[in-house]
Amino acid sequence: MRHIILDCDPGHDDAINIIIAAASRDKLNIRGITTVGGNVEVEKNTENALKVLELLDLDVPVYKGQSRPLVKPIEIATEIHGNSGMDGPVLPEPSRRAEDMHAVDFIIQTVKESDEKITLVPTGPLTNIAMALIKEPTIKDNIEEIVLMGGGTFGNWTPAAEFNIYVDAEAAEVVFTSGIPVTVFGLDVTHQVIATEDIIECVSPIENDVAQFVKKLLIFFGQMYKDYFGINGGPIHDACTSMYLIHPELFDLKDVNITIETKGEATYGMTVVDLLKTTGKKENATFAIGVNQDAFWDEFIHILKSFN
Ligand SMILES: [Ca+2]
Repeated sequence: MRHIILDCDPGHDDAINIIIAAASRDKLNIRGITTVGGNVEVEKNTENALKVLELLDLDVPVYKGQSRPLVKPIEIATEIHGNSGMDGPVLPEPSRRAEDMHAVDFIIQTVKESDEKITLVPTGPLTNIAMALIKEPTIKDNIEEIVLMGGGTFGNWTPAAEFNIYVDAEAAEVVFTSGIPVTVFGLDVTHQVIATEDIIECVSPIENDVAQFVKKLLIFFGQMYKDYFGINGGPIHDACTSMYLIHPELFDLKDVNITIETKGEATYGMTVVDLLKTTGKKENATFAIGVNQDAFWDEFIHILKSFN
């Protein structure tokens, strides 16, 4: 059993990631969900997380976190996720509210007090995680692993940088230099799990509310990716993190050194991945380079059917 905190900015693919984790309670104990400014403003991301939990009838506390990056102003991604951050499906207003405690304090308290080591699963900008590590550095001894979506050897927000890392590269630098085991699902692998028409056709006949919600997410997200990037469907980036936690055997991973670029004019927010070990720098991350696509999608469909 892994004890996890999902730190997210839902977000179509964040929502799918929550759903995968929620379906895997035999392997994952979700101690809480923390939200961060990213795809849209933190208030909207928090509302979206609460809506997804209500749909799942899942009793997990939600904590609102940082509204903006450590150093620079927030940039959001309404081009990809719409104004709500989760456009496409319409979910009712959630009846539950976020907890009063701040996300950063929840992360610190949970990690500090837990008898079992905690795995942090960030799928948005790394601001909350960095803040927690800065505020209470001793928590790193009780963090088992940080399993994150971000970065890659190419970009989607600039030619060099992926969105999550670009939004708060200074926070990413804190995380990647922390000494905590970091497992990275960047664009190299997430662009291998694109929800094309074929996938949507497999989701479509699954008659439960969760699968129908996911279908609408994938249709909207896919159209945005088609319009914006000319890609034939939406890569369900964040879903790689929970899928890895329940099925690590699906992924090809490589131990590498990753340096976060925080100074470059054209390359700010780049994850400089030393795949060929040219620098001689110590490995500080495990980087996903491949995934068994057929097995991934089989498991994805299996999970959606489990909500019947
Ligand atoms: Ca996200």
